[in-house]
Amino acid sequence: MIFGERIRAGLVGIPSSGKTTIFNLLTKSSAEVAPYPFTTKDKNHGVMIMFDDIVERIAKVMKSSEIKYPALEIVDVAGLVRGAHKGEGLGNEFLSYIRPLDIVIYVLRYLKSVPHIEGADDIKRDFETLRYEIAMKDIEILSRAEEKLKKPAITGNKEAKVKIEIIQKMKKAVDDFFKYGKFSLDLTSEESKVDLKDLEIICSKPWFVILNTDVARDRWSELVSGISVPKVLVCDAQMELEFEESDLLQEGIVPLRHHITDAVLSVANVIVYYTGFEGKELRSWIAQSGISVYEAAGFIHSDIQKGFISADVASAYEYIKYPSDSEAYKNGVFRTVGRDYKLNHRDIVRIKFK
Ligand SMILES: Nc1nc2c(ncn2[C@@H]2O[C@H](COP(=O)(O)OP(=O)(O)O)[C@@H](O)[C@H]2O)c(=O)[nH]1
Ligand SMILES: [Mg+2]
Repeated sequence: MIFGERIRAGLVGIPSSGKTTIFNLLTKSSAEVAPYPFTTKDKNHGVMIMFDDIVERIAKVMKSSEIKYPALEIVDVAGLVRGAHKGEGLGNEFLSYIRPLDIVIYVLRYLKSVPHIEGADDIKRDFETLRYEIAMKDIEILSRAEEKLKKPAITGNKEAKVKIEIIQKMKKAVDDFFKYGKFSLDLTSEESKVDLKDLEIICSKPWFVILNTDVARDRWSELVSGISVPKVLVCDAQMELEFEESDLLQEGIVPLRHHITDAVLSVANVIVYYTGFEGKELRSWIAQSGISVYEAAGFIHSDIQKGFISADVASAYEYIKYPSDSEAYKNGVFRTVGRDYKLNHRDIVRIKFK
């Protein structure tokens, strides 16, 4: 379940694919970037403010004193190379930084002006290398967990037995991710009750691809057609880094930060909702789609949940059609809902509580 003010993503790619450049672009910090592999030995950790094309218009109607945005926390780690699972490059231990995160962003490259560690650019091959190395790491983790469960399973521990069955299913799903880029796990109702926290792996996470390139825009669609993945964003991170977002927009270029926000919401199945009263702070939140207003209340404050009476809810798209908060109210944009109401993307929520 994803709730609240931040969602966490990790950048995974081969060395010199532009991970740190993308990290810098998104966080506008200045981690070390260099034209040779393995500059990022440990990890960079930063925050990207999620883009929202509507929140400022809400704030205007609400006369908000300030706006709070959700953040995408980004972790940039060292590059993965072929054979990393056997200790090549920096090995793959640094993948442990990625494992606790919510989303994986695979960074692929097609860079004419930057040497490739394997000699030449090949997007499809690189993506296979990444999937393979990640899959090997995941299998290693699953096998280790399986090993530990064998003894209790033999001596009759029911949960250990069920968990071993799950692990075997997961291994199959990891293999499918490597082969076909698709992870799907079908658990029985008994299996889905088991706590799988210690079986956290990378292949099972929501993911998308950024293809980073320095070739002209009119060749981008041709580049993308080389790989078949559900979601891929193309960018020239180095170029974008040299401009402000407003400059890019003026040139008709949608900044990577905007695309990433959309991609994150869609692959992680996350919605945005707002809380705030006239003249006060307007706050925007993220939550797993399907969340009830009562669950959301608990996240905002446990007292708000405990004393929950009802909530006034309005779609932000309707709300911004009015010149003021009171006009919106007068025109019936807000309606009162009970605790089971499921929040929609871009709902404005005002909870009444005792
Ligand atoms: N022209 C161009 N160069 C890039 C781009 N992205 C990265 N680079 C260059 O490629 C080199 C490696 O980038 P870096 O971000 O350190 O890659 P990392 O190893 O994946 O973190 C640096 O010299 C960057 O300036 C890009 O989109 N266009
Ligand atoms: Mg780097």
